Amino acid sequence: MSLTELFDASLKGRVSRPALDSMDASGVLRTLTFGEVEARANRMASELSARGLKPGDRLCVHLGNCVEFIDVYLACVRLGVIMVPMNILYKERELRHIVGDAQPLAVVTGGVDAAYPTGVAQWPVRELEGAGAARPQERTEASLEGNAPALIVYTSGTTGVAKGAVLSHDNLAANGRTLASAWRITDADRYLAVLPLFHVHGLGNGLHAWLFSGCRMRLVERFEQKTAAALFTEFKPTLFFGVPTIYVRLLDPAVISEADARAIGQHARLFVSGSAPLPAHVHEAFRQRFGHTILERYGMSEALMIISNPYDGERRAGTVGLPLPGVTIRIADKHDAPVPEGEVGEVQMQGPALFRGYWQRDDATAVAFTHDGFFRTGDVAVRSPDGYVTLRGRRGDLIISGGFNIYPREIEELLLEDSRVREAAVVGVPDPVRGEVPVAYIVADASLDSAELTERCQAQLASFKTPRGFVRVESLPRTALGKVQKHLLPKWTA
Ligand code: MLC
Repeated sequence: MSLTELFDASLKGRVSRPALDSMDASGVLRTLTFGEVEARANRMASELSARGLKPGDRLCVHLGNCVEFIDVYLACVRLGVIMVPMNILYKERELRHIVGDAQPLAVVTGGVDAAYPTGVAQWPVRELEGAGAARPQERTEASLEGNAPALIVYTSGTTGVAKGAVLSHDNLAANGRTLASAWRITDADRYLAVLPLFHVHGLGNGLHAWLFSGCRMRLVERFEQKTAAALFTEFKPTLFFGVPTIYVRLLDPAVISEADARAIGQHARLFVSGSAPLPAHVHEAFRQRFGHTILERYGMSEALMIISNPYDGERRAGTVGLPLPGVTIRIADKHDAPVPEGEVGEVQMQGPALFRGYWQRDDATAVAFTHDGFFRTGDVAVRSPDGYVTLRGRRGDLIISGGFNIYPREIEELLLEDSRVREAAVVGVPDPVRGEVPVAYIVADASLDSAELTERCQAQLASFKTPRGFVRVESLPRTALGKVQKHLLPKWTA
């Protein structure tokens, strides 16, 4: 079944209900009903179709959170066009790779500065809106099977080259329905959406939970500490999805006072955390201050949500909980055989939201799956006798900062492009707010200073990837085979 059919089913009877609150360009808060959301999607679909988009075509979208992002997504879903969301913080170097790989018909932009690879059309979203508004109110839609691709989400691998995880209508439908049911999301909820819509946490979970439940959503451009208190006290959300960095910020008394925290907790029903490990002390501090036990869950772009603490049962701090309904997991050794209970191994899984592969990368897809069809998450975990899963680390090199994934190899490659840098190794170091931040160890000419390297990274990479520090070393510790032993690098001190 296509997502359109599912969205239609949930829309029925809710056409005039408030659906979406957001700030317009002039800073005025406006509310759209589900009927208006639907009408906007229809107009956008008819405009995109008039511009030649057909089922299976890709459309890259480089927008921050805004209502137009939703219009474009719903229009793509309707037309069978595959949307390729791109992180708004990405710079030309990162965008060039995605556009080159996905081969979209065009990139939808906010209409500002970003430089895209030449040869691809840029469609400023305001032009699409303007042209769409002039179109007759009619519905354009393709007849689609559930296995039709809906999204390509780029996620880097240890190679440093981002691969596109292809998610189908069925994958997104399964994930949305599972979450709505597991987390008891209904149309009585008020969901505060602060997470970026270009990643699966905000899009696959947030947006779909909203559409499947028919609840009311307040969409903000991004989470900012200075506006957080006002946002929570005005909108009174019952439902909130965040990354650990956001929960750390909400606990700051300068961001939300104790009285406000108590009042926010009284209106709220559920706080969910994911995309990075939630420290147990944050879990406990939040419970004391807001009176809510955060529900931590675990997922990935390739598989959407995999494991979640229970809504009703014990939400155990430091664990990600139990497999979601329909998901099978095993904790496996390096031969893909289940480890004995209580031992550490890789999380491997199967489930209805699991993708079928990477965009035009059969080689990478083959490596990602075991011979019996389980997906190798690359995350290492242990399972308790009562089934709770605790993540113990990652097999790869991945750094997670503020919930954004960073692949050291990508930064190392950029640094090595400067001929004065002879060797480079990037590692994640602990950070109390962002979880981890990248730090670079380099073997380089004395003439090269860190400011120059920082500037180079800032110009070419998303802000969160710029190393917090550069440490000069005489040589990198390596194995006899030449592999860098990152764990032997000298300890970093800020
Ligand atoms: C940061 N910036 C953003 C932004 N986040 N701009 C637009 N949209 C966003 N979402 C910009 C800031 O404006 C600033 O720009 C620069 O980035 C650095 O900002 P910052 O203030 O240092 O950022 P900070 O406040 O620390 O942001 C923290 C954060 C953000 C937690 C709000 O990192 C964030 O939104 N993280 C969520 C990531 C996420 O959704 N991950 C899910 C991946 S899916 P300037 O110009 O002022 O420097 C996944 C699977 C799963 O992992 O299971 O969920």
